[in-house]
Amino acid sequence: MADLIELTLDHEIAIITINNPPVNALSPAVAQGIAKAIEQVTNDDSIKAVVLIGGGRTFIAGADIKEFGKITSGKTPRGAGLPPFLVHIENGKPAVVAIHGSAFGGGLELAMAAHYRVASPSAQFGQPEVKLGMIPGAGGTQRLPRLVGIAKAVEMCAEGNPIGAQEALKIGLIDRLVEGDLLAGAVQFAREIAGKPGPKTRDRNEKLSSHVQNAPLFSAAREKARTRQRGMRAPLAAIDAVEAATKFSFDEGCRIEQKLFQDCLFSDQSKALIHIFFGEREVAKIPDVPKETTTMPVNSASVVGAGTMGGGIAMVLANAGIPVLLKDADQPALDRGLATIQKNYQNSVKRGRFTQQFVDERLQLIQPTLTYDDFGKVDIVIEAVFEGMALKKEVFVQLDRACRKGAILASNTSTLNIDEIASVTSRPESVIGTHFFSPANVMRLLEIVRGKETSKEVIATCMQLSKKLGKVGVLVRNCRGFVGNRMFHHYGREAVFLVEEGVSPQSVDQALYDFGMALGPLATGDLAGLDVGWRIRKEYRHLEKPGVRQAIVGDRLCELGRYGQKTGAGWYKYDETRHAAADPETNEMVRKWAIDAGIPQRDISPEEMVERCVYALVNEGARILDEGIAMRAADIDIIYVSGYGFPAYRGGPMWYADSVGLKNVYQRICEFHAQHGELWEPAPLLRRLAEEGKTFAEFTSLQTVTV
Ligand code: 3H9
Repeated sequence: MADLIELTLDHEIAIITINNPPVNALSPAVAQGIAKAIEQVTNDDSIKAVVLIGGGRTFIAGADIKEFGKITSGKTPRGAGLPPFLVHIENGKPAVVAIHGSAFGGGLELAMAAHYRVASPSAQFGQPEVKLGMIPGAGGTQRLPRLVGIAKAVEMCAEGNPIGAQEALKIGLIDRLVEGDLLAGAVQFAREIAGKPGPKTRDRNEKLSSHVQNAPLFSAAREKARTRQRGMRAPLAAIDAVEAATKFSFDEGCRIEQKLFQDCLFSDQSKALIHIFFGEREVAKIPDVPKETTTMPVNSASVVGAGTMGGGIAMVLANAGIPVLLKDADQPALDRGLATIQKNYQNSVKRGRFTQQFVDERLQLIQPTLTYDDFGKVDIVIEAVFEGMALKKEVFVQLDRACRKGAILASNTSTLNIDEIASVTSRPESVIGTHFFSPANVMRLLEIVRGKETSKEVIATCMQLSKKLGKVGVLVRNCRGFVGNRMFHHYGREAVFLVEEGVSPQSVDQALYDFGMALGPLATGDLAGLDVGWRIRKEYRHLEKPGVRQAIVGDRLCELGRYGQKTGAGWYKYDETRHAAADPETNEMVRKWAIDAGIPQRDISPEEMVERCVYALVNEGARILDEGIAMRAADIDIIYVSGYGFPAYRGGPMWYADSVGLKNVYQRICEFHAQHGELWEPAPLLRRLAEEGKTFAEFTSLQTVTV
């Protein structure tokens, strides 16, 4: 294995190579290694310039994110960090940084502290720290505006999105593009500048302009951050830090940046976002389905059902370049489905998301059909018909007949028993749940449900497919509603109970929106269609326990044909652009139903509304974890953040409960239990962890997962 840091010579040019796979994270050891190599370069008079380059697939993807947890938990003492080390590079011999892959976070900060930057055409540059709830902490907010100007620096630091090499060259972030051999190009560049004093970014003030001139730009950026990154603190801190570059000297600006960086680093938001970063990667790791598990090629697909979900899934497959047969039972249904797909694609062109050419190519990949005739040729079928066991079974009998052996038979069911569906086929090992979220072409989550007999190859293939489709695949076990909807049932139930107890739907939604949810629970119901839950409730009515409170007003709305957005009325009323407005008539009607049913009416605070809804998620999440339906608390968190609009900066429901303290959550749930009865019985795992002073994050159900 190569040394972490290698120092080699090409005549008068020193080459420092960083070898810290997989992404050359700038760990303390890497920084120390580079500092040592720079010192050697400084002490060797024969060396006239230095090239810094990343070994492997990338330059430096940032500071080592694992280190932050050690610092905030007190395991590692807070040192001076990277800034002094970067000053060392800045004050040293002319340094050229050669970039391929990603120069992110601390990686870009290091590159900007050097005197010159050259890059491969495919390289990416960014300050993504805000996505981890922090800001650049090694001079990035002070050096970036000096190279690219205030507007671009604010955008990059506050939004965290990367830019490509062409743009980086255009705006002055890099000095040259190198086609072909990057190292050779960088050494050539280094020869051209060798021996001459290199420009220091800290001295380049010409792009800063005055604070007064920049004032409108900063206020517009703050306004944008408040709406687009609602509830997040880091984007505003990043803007403050860049603004400091226009008001103070470089060194004073760095001091301000450092203070803001430390505040963000120690914030709950940053801890939550780091949890989400690692959680998104953790979900791909399945103990009994190791990386080496054989996968099957997925080069063609069929979707059964051209409704909202089926059409969306067909688009997702087509967007990934996979040809799709889209089947429905009759021509009008198929025509409606195709028209919706076309409309959705046209909207994407209008919004600039796709080009017309891309859309034309995708539409070519979607072939409508009314029969199963060509299903024998495809690698995977995804069934997306109405949610009803009898219908699903009928479809799977047909699929078993029509599809070749080895093809994957997937169901997009959101609640139904995947083993029961598999039981009507001769190949339950090929049957799996692939639960997409609406709108399927937008939402990132793919809940993958393994049945008792689903083969490991089928699981591994679906996990791999989720990546290809641009989704976060999370594997769960079979139960009613799986992880996401099983928990959501409790969340939605409490939202409706609150309405029945006298709170308007708008107040419930506002409280949860202010907590950070993308949409309130009742508005979410209207969006998904209230009839979906109604149909499920009817399917499972025989399981309801007598004497246990059931929500009444949701069903009543459905009985009146008020299914939500699609019928123009639900909890809200909608105009033709689907704009929601409070409906006093509905509110009054619902209130009357509740009073007639004898439900006591009272004032309820927004805090209690949030606790009722969010702790209902947590309590059921604890059961799910205990039963091994989800492998890890982080899996549940990723499901909620990527599929249900839970604010990432709160880390998902289980992480949020940990941050409130399980003892506090447990106590509150006990109070709700005493007040509202059986539905609030505390989950045994929650009680146990609360009593032991532990967290969900510490708990792992891996040992209890039967493989
Ligand atoms: C920062 O720099 C602060 C500074 O201002 C300094 C302040 C003083 N650290 O994503 P992948 C791991 S903050 C540690 O699957 P890809 C990742 O967990 C940092 N580990 O690959 C995974 O591990 P595993 C700012 C990291 O090709 C493996 O590498 N930088 C780091 O799909 C492969 O990752 C960022 O926020 C890291 N920095 O994507 C960049 N990065 O295999 C974060 C990755 O065990 N990183 N790992 O699961 C990324 O955006 C993507 O990883 C990247 C590669 C695009 C680079």
